[in-house]
Amino acid sequence: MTIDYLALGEELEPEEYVICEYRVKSDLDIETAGYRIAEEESTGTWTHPTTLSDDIFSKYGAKVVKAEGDMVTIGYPIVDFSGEIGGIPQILSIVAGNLFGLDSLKGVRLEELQLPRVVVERYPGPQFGIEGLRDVLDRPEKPLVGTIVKPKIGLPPKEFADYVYEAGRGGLTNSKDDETLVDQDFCPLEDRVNSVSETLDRLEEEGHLMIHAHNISTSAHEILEAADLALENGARQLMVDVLTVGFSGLQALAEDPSVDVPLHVHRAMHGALTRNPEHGISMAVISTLCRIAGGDALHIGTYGAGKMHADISHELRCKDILTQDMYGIKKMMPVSSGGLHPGVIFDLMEKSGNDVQIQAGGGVSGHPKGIRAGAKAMVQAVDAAYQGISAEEYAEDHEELRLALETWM
Ligand code: RUB
Repeated sequence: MTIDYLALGEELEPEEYVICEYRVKSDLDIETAGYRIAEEESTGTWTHPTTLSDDIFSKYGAKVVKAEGDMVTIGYPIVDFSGEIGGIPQILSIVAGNLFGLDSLKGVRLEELQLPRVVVERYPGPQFGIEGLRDVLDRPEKPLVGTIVKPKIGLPPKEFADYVYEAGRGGLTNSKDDETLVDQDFCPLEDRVNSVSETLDRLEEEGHLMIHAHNISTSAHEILEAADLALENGARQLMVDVLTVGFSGLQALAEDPSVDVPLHVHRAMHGALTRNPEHGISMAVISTLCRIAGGDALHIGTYGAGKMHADISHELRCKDILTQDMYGIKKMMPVSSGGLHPGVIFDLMEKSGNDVQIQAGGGVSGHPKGIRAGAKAMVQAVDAAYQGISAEEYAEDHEELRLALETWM
């Protein structure tokens, strides 16, 4: 048997391979470029190792099954991912490892990651997902509407909780810590969770259900302890910055039996991986990994409506990945956030549909009449779009929305 990683045209059995699509930029022809990746990431190296037998190659070697234009499709046999330990770090070390540094490739981007059932079943998947979040909030159909407490850092626990109270009185279903706030001296996690929990209880007594995601992003050896601290103090939801913490941190939380609240997943730092169209890892791949790791809601972008760089087709793809069938695991709630305000909600919801958590930080706290009015304006904008009514028309008899549109449009 000759060792050849090219198996162009071969139909791979999806239950037996982890299948990846890569976009490649190289002076090599696309078949050779694909060959280099398959070789590097499975049984090969830059030269032919004398220890590589035909038997090893045939069992563990990756296969390049498609190489067209600037795209290659490579299948890695599932045995390459076997074993009790390894997890998502091991998946990534194979499908997204050394290949990014190969000198023969000027750029390479992992666009899609298709996992077989046997791999997906090793992971917890979402505990709550879209349905669970809707149940917790008793909000069966409309989008969830939230805020991020602003400024990102600086508010002490009492003022922080006052913000949440005002947001709740304005009708928001969700609020959250920002990605940079964890346990700083001016707003320690324990005090913040305590104050916010009291506030959420008070809102509930007043007839309004709301949850707040507390950011517990920290080092691996501390994250379960941080979760316990937050839960002991009444946290109704936890948040992790999945890329700075690592997918394993998210999975550790999802698998811990004491973590019985939804997990909100922020993607801070993703732009370093996802933004370059010729190099990196797509948000679609990150979405797949967050869903299997057990996140309940994930930031996927605003379809061009907000402040962050967007590629609408990629964001739509992420929405599909979070909500399409994946071997029976729960659907994850797509979160749209970043530079949103009531004036852009109609356009956003045309793309997102109703299964979305819409969040505005500045678009609530920057309202000229304050947080409660800002929250009301967001709720009104979502209600309008839900009914297919433009924000301008709805604003004719909704004062807070009218003021928001005057301010930001
Ligand atoms: C929101 C904000 C978030 C973004 C990040 O604040 O800055 O961290 O959601 O972007 P504001 P993404 O509403 O004031 O802009 O959600 O795309 O990861």
